[in-house]
Amino acid sequence: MTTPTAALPMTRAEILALGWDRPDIVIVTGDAYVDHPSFAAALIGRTLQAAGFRVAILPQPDWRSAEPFRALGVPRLFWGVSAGNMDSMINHYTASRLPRSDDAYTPGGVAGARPDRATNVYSQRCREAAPGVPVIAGGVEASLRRLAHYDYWSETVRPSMLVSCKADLLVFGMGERAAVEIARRLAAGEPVAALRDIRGTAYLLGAGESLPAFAPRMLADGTPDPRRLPAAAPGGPVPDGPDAATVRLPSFEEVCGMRRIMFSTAVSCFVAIVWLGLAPAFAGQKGHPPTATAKHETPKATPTAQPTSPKAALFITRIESNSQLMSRLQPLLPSGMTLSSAAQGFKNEGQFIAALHVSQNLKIPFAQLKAEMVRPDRDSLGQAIHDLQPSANAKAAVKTAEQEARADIKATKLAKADAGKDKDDR
Ligand code: B12
Repeated sequence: MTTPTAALPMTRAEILALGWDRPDIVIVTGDAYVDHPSFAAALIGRTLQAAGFRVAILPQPDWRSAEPFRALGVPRLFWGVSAGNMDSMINHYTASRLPRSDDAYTPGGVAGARPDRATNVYSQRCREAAPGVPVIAGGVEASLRRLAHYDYWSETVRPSMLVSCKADLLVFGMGERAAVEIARRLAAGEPVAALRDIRGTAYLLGAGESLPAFAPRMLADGTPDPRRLPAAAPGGPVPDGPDAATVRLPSFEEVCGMRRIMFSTAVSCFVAIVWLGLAPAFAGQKGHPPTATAKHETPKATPTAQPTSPKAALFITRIESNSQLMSRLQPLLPSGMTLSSAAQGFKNEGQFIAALHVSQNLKIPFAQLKAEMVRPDRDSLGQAIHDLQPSANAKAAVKTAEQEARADIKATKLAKADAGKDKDDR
């Protein structure tokens, strides 16, 4: 058993002072560590401590390299990763998509202490710092993005965050019980891939794996729990047998297909309508349907929004999960614009990255270039340059920008191969 400490350790010196060689679990969080039950790192950390585990907290690490993630030593059991008490995009941007000037969960209220889509970035850094140590994602950001979802910031339907963060398990909703069970079973020698029966967790099925059959959950009186039974299709047979408790949700591709409903509707009603449409499929889910925007905020109407294809949404996710490529592209983005909102509407990463370079090289505002290229009768990059800057040699500018885009993609692929990690990223 570990003895309760004044606060959970946050430095190597504090860990050594406790007589530990390394922690069992390191919780990485986008918030400052406030040892109070309204902050999840403290709550989950203290619960694990009470269950006998050695827990350290890594609050708001510098995510630009893996080095700060090595500071506390390699955790024996797992990394617990959370963006913090709120979604990192809501933490960073107002409903008008302007950067927030402060952050109530950072010392001094200073903004910018965590990355956009922090769960993705932290998870990748954890894997770099300690390959092979399981990564368990949790918190509001991971919980609400565990399914295919509409992302207000990029105006795209995005796949489950598990695709981009590549966590071994994602704990959704309240995490105390799941975290303790995960810790106990890993400590008992079970591989993380075997932990697939824990309530309140989600994971990605590997290629070739099939859906497990779930037994219906029975109530104390021997009847099946009605909250776990799927609604019968209108006029169809009532589900029976071991699969009766399995609720099959729409796939990412199916959710993308729903954009017909989504984009033909006033954007201000958008979120409610999508989730009402999905409601039957979510029968049995605990809590409220996720919303894409902050509870206390009103989304800005964006009537010109164009739907993004599943393929395009995947290329945005792919770039965001490649931190080396992200750091090459960030300086090319217009100030205050997120990568996903910049990339939305482009056909593929090559076209998008080349447009970023053209904007930089020819000093053409990116928004103007993009507007030419993503409208329904799409211009090619060359045509867009020709229209916006007739004096430029459009052909040469496209050639240079395409070479730069290829170099960005190649260099970051090589960097990843050199590090021997994330081979499955593409
Ligand atoms: C109290 C509260 C506040 C308080 C702050 C206190 C606090 N702790 O945050 C006040 C009033 C100040 C506040 C302000 C705001 N809030 Co508020 N707030 C809440 C509320 C009601 C409870 C938060 C809380 O205390 N949670 C307790 C902690 C322990 O819970 P938790 O973080 O979810 O952690 C659990 C699980 O997620 C999981 N877990 C978490 N991390 C990890 C990690 C691992 C490894 C694992 C395994 C599990 C795990 O286990 C934990 C324990 O069960 C929530 C709604 C809700 N019911 O959650 C909204 C909520 C967090 N707030 C929200 C918003 C939008 C805001 C504001 C931006 C509003 C505004 N426009 O100003 C501001 C932001 C303040 C800022 N940063 O500048 C949204 C965030 C939406 C989102 N998707 O992120 C929420 C979710 C409400 C909503 N449904 O819209 N808020």
